[in-house]
Amino acid sequence: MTSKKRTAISLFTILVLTLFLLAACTSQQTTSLSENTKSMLQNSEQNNNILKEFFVEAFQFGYSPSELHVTEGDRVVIHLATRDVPHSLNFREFEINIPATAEKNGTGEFIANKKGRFTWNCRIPCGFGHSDMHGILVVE
Ligand SMILES: [Cu+2]
Repeated sequence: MTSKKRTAISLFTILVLTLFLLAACTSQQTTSLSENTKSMLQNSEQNNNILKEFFVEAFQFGYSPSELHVTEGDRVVIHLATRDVPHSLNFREFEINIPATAEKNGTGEFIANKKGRFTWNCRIPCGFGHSDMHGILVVE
C-alpha cells in the first residue's frame, strides 16, 4: 500500500467516525427538544397559556433586551446567553433563577400569573457593576 493510499484511508475513517458521532449527538438533541416541546405544548393546551419565548443576552453589566412584554397568563420561556463571564437572570417574584455560562446557555420558564412591572437581576457576582445589572418584565 502506498503512503498516499494509507493517508486517504485514514482520512476516510476519521470522516466516517466524525459523521457517526455528529449523527448520534444530533439525534439525541432532537429527541430531548421534541419531548420538551411536546410537554410544553400539552401544558399550554391544558392551561390555555400562550407561549412567549425570548432570547436574552447578558453582559458586563446589563441585558439585551432589558425589557420584555407579555400578557397576564402567558407561559414565558427565557433563553439566556452570556457575552462574557457567567451571569444569571433572576426573578424573585416568579422564583426562578436562570444561569448562563459561555459554555452553556440557560433556559427557564414560568407562568406570568400577575400583572405589573417585575425587575430581574443577576445572582452571580460578575464584577464591579454586578449590582446594577437588571431588566424589566412588563406583564399587562
Ligand atoms: Cu452579575
